[in-house]
Amino acid sequence: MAALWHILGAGSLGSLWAARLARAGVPVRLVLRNKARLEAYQANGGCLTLVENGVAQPVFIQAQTLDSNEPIERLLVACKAYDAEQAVAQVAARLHPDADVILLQNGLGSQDAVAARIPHTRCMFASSTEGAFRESDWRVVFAGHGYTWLGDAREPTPPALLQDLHDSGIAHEWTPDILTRLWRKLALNCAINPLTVLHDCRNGGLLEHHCEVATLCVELTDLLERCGQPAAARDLHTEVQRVIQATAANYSSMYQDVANGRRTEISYLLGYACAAAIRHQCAVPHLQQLQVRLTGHLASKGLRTD
Ligand code: NAD
Ligand code: KPL
Repeated sequence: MAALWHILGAGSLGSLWAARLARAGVPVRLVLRNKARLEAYQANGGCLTLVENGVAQPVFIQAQTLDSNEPIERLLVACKAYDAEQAVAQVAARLHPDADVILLQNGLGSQDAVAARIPHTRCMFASSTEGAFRESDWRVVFAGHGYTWLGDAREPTPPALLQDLHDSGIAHEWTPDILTRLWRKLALNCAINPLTVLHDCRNGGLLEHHCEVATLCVELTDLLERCGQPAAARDLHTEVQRVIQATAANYSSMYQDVANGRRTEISYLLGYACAAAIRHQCAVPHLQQLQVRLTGHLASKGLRTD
């Protein structure tokens, strides 16, 4: 009998994972915030719709609330970074002693906070380049094929659950260097996303601000090295330029959050980088100035700055 997956956070990525696992025959439960969300899901027929390559497919998945008493063996945490710790705390008592937890959050900081809440449970970190968005409630569009790297900095043995990802066609790779991946992505996000918000432009618009981007990359490279992440620092500026070119027509995720009046994950990206710089006594004046400008901009829009 295959082990059951619980998906905490039935948003864009959580729904994308849940739908692919369920349609491959893996047993899945959605863990919803409260009775009202569960009723709304049931009123929708108890199914998610996955839109892939323009084709919409309904996928029937059982759901429950946080306070169900069903034990959890495999947990995918697919909340935003700022919600992950509290969400996991709400299901901590349900975790089986040998449970595996995957943390799918962007940035850094939330993973350690979650792991500290459940010190006896194996927590794996993930970094994904897949893209998904919710077209409406319970309907998710698989917008960008990519890859998900998973790893456990404390225990390099791959977990058995990878077989379910393989069977579900979830493109993934187990890596012993997940922290390198997460730091590298954080650095890319710090060099690109805030500037797209402040200059009100697509990623390609940063080609007109290449000096500003280059200056940030010098500081980020120094910071990564000081934080013991030399592999994440290697050729960072070249990679940032490559990503800007390759995604020139796109709006960054932070740009989209701000444009839609949503809270950003700033504390887990630029905020995390600036805090790490203080801890390591690493001078990053332009990153700090960027944080001041960005928080000022968010405040002026009535958005949270944490
Ligand atoms: P989302 O906002 O679409 O989904 C998060 C879901 O978590 C929401 O449905 C929310 O209601 C739910 N949630 C929050 N707290 C909860 C709680 N206590 N109990 C139950 N549910 C709760 O977010 P997303 O876009 O799927 O992003 C999730 C993470 O993945 C983020 O860190 C994001 O940066 C990262 N990521 C997203 C994408 C993408 O394309 N969407 C790509 C790469 C990385
Ligand atoms: O990950 C990104 C994002 O928009 O969050 C990219 C495309 C790398 C830009 O930083």
